[in-house]
Amino acid sequence: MTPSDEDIWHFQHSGYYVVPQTLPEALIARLNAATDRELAALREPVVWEKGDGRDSRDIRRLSKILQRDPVFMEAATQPFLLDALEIALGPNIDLLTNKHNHLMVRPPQSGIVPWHSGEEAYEPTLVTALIYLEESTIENGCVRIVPGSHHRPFRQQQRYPGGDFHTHALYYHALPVPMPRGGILIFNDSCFHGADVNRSPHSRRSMTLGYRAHDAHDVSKEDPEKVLVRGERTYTGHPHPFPNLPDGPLTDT
Ligand SMILES: O=C(O)CCC(=O)C(=O)O
Repeated sequence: MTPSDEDIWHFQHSGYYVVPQTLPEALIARLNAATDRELAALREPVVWEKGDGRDSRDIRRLSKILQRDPVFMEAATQPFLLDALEIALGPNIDLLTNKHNHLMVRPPQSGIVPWHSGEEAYEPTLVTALIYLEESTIENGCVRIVPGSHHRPFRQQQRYPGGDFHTHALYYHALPVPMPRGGILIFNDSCFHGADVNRSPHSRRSMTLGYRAHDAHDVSKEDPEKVLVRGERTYTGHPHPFPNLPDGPLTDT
């Protein structure tokens, strides 16, 4: 479903958008099967939950998820996801392998994700996509987003310590965003967000991916950490020497 003008307005104003379509069930099953294999193998790099436990139930996050199994890239490049990303990033889209690129496993009792903004508000737009392999609810600690916080007109600490998660002002500014299994949430990565404790008896798995416009001036055209997933490698700077036309120089706009 192509995003409507209202969807675009909502994303630009609030900073997030719940994609209406969900992943096909067969793909969700393959994503979970690949995740089970990675967890059973205790394959690094991983981030552990707090504490000394070091078995598969203690894995909080599988890092470098795109390098682990092609099924994760298949999810990251679903056409309906890329259609939604065009809202914010235009037609030429890079998927980053050196930002996010992980799968939050969030086992039972998994601790909070402290309030943070992935990017500064003045930075070029980076869009985060959370792709849900399992349903995300208030009980299992769904992500909470502060709508509109990507518009803040002041510098603010980018990452807060976790200790006062439930008493921090951002807790009262944020909206919980429950998501269905197979759902995709995209948001401007400079929005403040965090996630609560998983108080359910099950894991709450989601992939976290970062996308940027390939057109941006600071993007290196052949950066091995970026995978062009839609469109083309455009150049929007001023070439030097500046080309002349037979009937005079181009206007320098
Ligand atoms: O869903 C979560 O637990 C947190 C997602 C998030 O903020 C991240 O992966 O950076």
